[in-house]
Amino acid sequence: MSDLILYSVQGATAVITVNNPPVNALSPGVPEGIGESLAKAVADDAVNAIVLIGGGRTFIAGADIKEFGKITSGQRKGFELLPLMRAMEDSSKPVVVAIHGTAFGGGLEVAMGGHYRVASPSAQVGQPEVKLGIIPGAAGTQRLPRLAGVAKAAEMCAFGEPIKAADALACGIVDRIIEGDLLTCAIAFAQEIVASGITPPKPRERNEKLSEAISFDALRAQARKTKRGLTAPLAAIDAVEASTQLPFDEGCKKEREIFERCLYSDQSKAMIHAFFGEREVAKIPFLAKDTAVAEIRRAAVIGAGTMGGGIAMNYANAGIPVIVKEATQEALDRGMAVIRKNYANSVAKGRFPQSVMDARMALITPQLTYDGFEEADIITEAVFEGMALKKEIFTAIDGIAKPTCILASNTSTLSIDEIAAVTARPHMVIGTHFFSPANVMRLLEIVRGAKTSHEVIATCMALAKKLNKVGVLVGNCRGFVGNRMIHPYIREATFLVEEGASPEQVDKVLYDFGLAMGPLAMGDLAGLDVGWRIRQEYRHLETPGERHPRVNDALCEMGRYGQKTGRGWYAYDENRKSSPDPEVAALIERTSAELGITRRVVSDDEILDRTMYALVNEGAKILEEGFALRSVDIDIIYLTGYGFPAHRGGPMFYAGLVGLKKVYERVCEFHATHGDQWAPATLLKRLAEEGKTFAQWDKER
Ligand code: 3H9
Repeated sequence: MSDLILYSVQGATAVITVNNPPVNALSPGVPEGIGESLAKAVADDAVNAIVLIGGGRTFIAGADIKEFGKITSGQRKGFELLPLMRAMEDSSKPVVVAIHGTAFGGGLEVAMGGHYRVASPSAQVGQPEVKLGIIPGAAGTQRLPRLAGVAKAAEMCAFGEPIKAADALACGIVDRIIEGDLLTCAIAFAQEIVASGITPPKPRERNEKLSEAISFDALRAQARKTKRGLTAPLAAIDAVEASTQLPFDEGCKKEREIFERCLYSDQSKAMIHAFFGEREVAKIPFLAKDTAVAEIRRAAVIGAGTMGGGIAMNYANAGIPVIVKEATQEALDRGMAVIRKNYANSVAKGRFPQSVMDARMALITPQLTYDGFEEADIITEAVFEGMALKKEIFTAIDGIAKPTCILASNTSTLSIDEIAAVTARPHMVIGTHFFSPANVMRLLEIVRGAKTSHEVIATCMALAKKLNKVGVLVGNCRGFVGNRMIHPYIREATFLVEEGASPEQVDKVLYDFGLAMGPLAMGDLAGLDVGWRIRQEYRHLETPGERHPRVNDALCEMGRYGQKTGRGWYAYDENRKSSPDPEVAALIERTSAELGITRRVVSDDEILDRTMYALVNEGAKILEEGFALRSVDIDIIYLTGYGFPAHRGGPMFYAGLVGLKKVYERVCEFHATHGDQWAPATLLKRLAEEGKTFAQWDKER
């Protein structure tokens, strides 16, 4: 037997321990090893009960997700777990599964093959497969309704959220919570069963909860609304419904068919790419493993506006005391009021109790001076986007901060090197670009300047994790990665409007594609004046004769800055509900005429291709210039910071699904029609010619 499974006999109980760190995934050899150990225990006359447990920090966290790609690419056959669970159920000796950490996906499915389950108080169980674009594929949709009831099972399989041990006990997934040592108590539990003489129940035969009344249609409606565009939640509901209509074995067959369909879907490939991508971005190839990471014990933030306030909340949420400095009492009071309101909303929604809010507020010190800045381990500047002001602030804090203090800027476009140059410590200067709202969005772009030290990079990557963010390291180019790419995306969206599309049409195409909102609605949310100011700052860099969007500037000239002024691309009512505005339609028509453009019917396909491929082409240029480490980094930036749908895998992965050859040809068409702004990236051209994807390029480097 391999080392993946350990077998021992304690008294009369056989103990089977899964030993596949870090999360005891069901990698090749694990199910086989459990099966062999089970057979050994059943055959051993000195054994009267069996305990299955996970070694290390968790029970089985699921199937080995790395294997799915091998199955869909034909490198290996699919795996079959059903015989293992059947053997567990059919064992003449009681099988008790002891759960700690997370019994997720295939892990919970294996656990449900046991006659009984006991769990540590902190354990969690769940069927999160839908988050990978698949459904449970080892009878989870058939056994879970039999243990937990149909409604609970349908909800768990459709939405993928885990439940805690106490909830699992209440609904019947778990039979006992163990407060003491899990293994000792699981063995004692198994011996209690033996002593009682009870015939252990087989979960697959426990049909009493299957008649529970539930509206599958209502659940489908909820899934369509809250999981827009995703196929797996609906597929999971179909499979759970089958448990109420078919005998167990037939239900398993149905589940298998649906599972296979999902596994081979583009959605699943994209979501698995996103799962591993989120973990991949934390790995910085050029950082040595022993790079020193400084502890951040105290922080300071300059600016209590939307960004500064949100950043301060992040520090407080992580238990780090933070000073917030503003220039005027009025701005400081306004900023603190917003922070308080945000926390109060969370308390009202039951996310955490008032005591947590009070503790977090107590960690935030509002002030007008630099007092206490000398003790900070990191100072984050989050003021207005203007180079002169940033330089003034960095000069000031360089004179106050201790030598080991990291000086971070939250700039979204300005050069970190130019900012660092005004200090005597450019190696300590870095960009930490939070996304609005900073207390909600998971992305943190960590911008490395030419002189930023490895220790500062490693510390900021670790800090991102501590702040519960996904930190992605990027290079110092204009707009860094996310905003550099958003620029041509918005440009094309605006051009399309000037050429004949309506703002509603453009936004609807991208919303239907799966984005949280279309590009123009996003502009209204972020504030159109932000881009307007940036365009003014960089006007001197524009190539003479090059076409630039006009309508967005014209909107700003009319004071239409977006939601904050109640008017932007759309008109907003007091509840921020948008509606088309005839004034905007007239402005667009007027602008098209002024530009000499004859308005035409623009197809939805053109809208999607021009906006998406603008992102992809710019992303490819960023890669060839080395401002992102890998294409997956770009994908994760878009998935966690720009509302890009997980089931598309990010812009670079999406391009791979379309086929880079097709994307390249379309980019060439746009180049011929619209000019040099569409010059194809060399990398895109090369990969298209070689028949490769960006994901393959990542692996080959
Ligand atoms: C399934 O079970 C289908 C079934 O129905 C059967 C069908 C036949 N496989 O997240 P972490 C790696 S589908 C392979 O940083 P944490 C992860 O990549 C599966 N690898 O730790 C990382 O590697 P690295 C259903 C996995 O403590 C390392 O482990 N299950 C898997 O923050 C540590 O991970 C799920 O969807 C896996 N299943 O969180 C659970 N899981 O160090 C997915 C993790 O090289 N996993 N890795 O970057 C999770 O939700 C979290 O990893 C978990 C631990 C909560 C378990």
